[in-house]
Amino acid sequence: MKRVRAMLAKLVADERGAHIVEFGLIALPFTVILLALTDFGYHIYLNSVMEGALQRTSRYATVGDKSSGSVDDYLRAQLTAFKNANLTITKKSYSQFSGVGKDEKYTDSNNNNVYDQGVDCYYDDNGNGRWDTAATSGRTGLGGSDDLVYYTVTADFPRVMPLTSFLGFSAMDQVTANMVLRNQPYGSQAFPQCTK
Ligand SMILES: [Ca+2]
Ligand SMILES: [Ca+2]
Repeated sequence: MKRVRAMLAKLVADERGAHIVEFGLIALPFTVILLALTDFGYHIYLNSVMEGALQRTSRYATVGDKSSGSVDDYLRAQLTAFKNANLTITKKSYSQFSGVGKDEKYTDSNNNNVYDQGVDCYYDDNGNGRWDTAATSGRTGLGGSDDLVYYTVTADFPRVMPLTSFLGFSAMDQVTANMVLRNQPYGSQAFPQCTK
């Protein structure tokens, strides 16, 4: 019995290998943090690449009369860093800065603070024959002379690090960038009249 007690005491006092156990305890959380930081850094990098690509493309698009298809092709060529990404490009044009992402303007004839069809006259900025809220205002595409073009580019791409397993993150990541630029005044800009 004494011999067993002596062995147990010796075992308890033996600190050899303690560092390996301690390393085992911190290795997993340290690795997860490292993976998350790497993933976040890659996200920031791609966001920066997209911002730069959008600026170059916007300059290309607004000088001269470019077709919507050629602008898309130019932009995709700039985004070579997104090899495995699904790119979505949307362009909406507005005649004035004050209209970007806003409801089409109207004259509130009956002072009830809402647009009333047939009562209030409105400015059909996108020329579709009806009053539009912010969700549908603006014209699809590059618009015309002196118009403002609102670009939105979204890239969905697979994460570079396996954070789905460790942290339950989505297997896909997403970056979005947008910019508003004005077309060159190569012609006369058409402004809508207030109509009912
Ligand atoms: Ca009204
Ligand atoms: Ca409209």
